[in-house]
Amino acid sequence: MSRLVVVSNRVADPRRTAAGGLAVALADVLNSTGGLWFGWSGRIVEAAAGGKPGEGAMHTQQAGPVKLVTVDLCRQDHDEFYVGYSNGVLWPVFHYRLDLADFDAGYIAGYRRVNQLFARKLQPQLRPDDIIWIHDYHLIPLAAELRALGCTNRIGFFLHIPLPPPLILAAIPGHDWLIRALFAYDVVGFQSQADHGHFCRYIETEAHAQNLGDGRWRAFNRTVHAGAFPIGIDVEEFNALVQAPDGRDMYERMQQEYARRKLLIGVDRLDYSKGLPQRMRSFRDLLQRYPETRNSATLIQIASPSREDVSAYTDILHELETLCGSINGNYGELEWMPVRYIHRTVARSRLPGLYRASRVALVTPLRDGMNLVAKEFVASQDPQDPGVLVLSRFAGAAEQLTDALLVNPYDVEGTANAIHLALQMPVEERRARHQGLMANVRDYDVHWWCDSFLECLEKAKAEETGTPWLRL
Ligand code: ADQ
Repeated sequence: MSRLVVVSNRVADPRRTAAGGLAVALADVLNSTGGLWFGWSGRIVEAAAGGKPGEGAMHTQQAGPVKLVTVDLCRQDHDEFYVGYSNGVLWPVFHYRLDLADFDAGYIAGYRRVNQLFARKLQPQLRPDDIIWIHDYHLIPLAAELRALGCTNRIGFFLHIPLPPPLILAAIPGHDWLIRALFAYDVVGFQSQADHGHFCRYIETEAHAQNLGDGRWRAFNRTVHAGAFPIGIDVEEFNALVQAPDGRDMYERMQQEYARRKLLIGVDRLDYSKGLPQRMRSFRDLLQRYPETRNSATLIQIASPSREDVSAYTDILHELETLCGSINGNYGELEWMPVRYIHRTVARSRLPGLYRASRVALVTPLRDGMNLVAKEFVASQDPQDPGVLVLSRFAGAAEQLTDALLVNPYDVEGTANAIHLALQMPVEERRARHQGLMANVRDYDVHWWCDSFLECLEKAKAEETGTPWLRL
């Protein structure tokens, strides 16, 4: 197999499994092909220290057989590319939150500048038969910038977040430019059929793309293959973590502490897409309308700090703190607090034990590309006495995990009813549902995701060789 070159905003050492996520997913294939992983170093260079827009020092490090190459960003590039355009425009709009998008025209120049910088730094590192896999919304125009420098390698793109319907996408000034940039790729992958459907509708109606069948589309003088490749988890890794000392210790301590009560768990990044205030309101409604749950159910909500330099994030933090405080104030008793809210990241090694000790998981985002917490919870359960997954129909995972209790998180009362059902569910039904969920989580694990995407990219014929890329 050709060498794999992975590009993502952040780079992790694939030898450290504690890194989780993409690092675990890609470790096998990066290691076996002696791959290269390229991205931002995480370093911001102030102007006073010589940081200049469109420039950045490059660092190279060897992690076993894998080469890690990273680039620094100057303050202005970081603020415009990362905070401004990626997280201030693309993240909210792609999560259907036009009200939170900051369409400041200046940001797009920074977004483009950093993609050009990445292309300039990456291009000399490439070998002719490398396969390039670019990840996520920060780097949509990267393939187009590489093509403009003469790169003819096969390039794939995977979007980890949702793609909204055409009319929402069309609210972004320059949306046509963004989507046209996707045609510089050979394969474009989405998390769900819904997202893939939005892409097809957009390119048919707005770009008049020609449907060549078999997932292939022709527009802008190029052919692209588009499809849904729902990301999964490493089930073996989770099994091992459940049995490891940290996992067992966590499980036993939680079992002891909550022997008389049922534990509900929420694990999220503190982000407005995760529906945390709505979840708290549903839990409050549960306590109010089902008095038997008082003193018998405890919700542990772990919300890891995220992008605290963006004001929408501080707003959500305050709203959540106020809600948790008022629930505990109104319903708490000397020996029982309904909500334990923890504003920290929990070590990955402890999560499986916590999931396994919980009777119910609340995974109720307002919109989510996939949501891996839902799959991690399922994989951590004891099949003889499994917990119940309450899952938002707006998470990408809901397309696959149909044996969960699917809810509409905007419907406070309906979600509270589902939580009540979950708390009371007899063991036979819990087992049957878990069996269905587990089969899906196992069949469509992270290795399936990686293999099926790369297989599609390998197959993508070099139909475009010789066709000049029309500059953006
Ligand atoms: P995220 O929005 O970060 O990722 P998610 O899939 O829920 O969302 O979580 C990714 C990982 O972070 C999981 O392994 C989870 O265990 C961990 N995590 C989350 N909160 C944590 C916490 N408080 N403490 C410790 N660990 C925590 C984006 C998209 C998702 C998509 C993923 C992968 O937004 O929709 O599922 O990428 O493609």
